[in-house]
Amino acid sequence: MATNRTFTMIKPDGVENGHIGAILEKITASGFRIVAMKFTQMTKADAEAFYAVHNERPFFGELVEFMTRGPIVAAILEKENAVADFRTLIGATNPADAAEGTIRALYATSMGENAVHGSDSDENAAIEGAFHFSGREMF
Ligand code: RTP
Ligand code: MG
Repeated sequence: MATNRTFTMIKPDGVENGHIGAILEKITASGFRIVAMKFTQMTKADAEAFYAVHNERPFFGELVEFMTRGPIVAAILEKENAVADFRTLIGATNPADAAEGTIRALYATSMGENAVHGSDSDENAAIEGAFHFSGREMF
């Protein structure tokens, strides 16, 4: 299987609740190599652009409010089958449905405040990584 990349964020709730270290430990212990990483905060314009695919959804305003209320950890990760394997590692969007031991089962508090983001395709991983990082910040 090909080595490829995915993009993740530890969302504001994960940071506020003190889970940065535990989440990064789980990610690296699962075989993901960190290609890029930063501690940053999204502006309203950033979050609206990043989640533009959801802009017609009823939860869009709440999502933008949530994603901008505090800092996030953004990272690009590399592994064989990175996108699919990372989605497995984080678990279902709603923590009530997330498999035992997944990051969302352990650290998410609700459907909206679910601790981590994971890209849903190779194409979106590239777009989302480039949204947060320049070429000089990728290793
Ligand atoms: P993500 O993009 O953040 O990795 O999450 P996902 O693929 O599992 O879920 P997606 O459908 O892409 O939704 C993006 C984020 O919007 C929030 N959400 N809230 N209140 C709600 O019904 C609702 N539904 C989605 C979550 O923060 C979700 O991760
Ligand atoms: Mg998504």
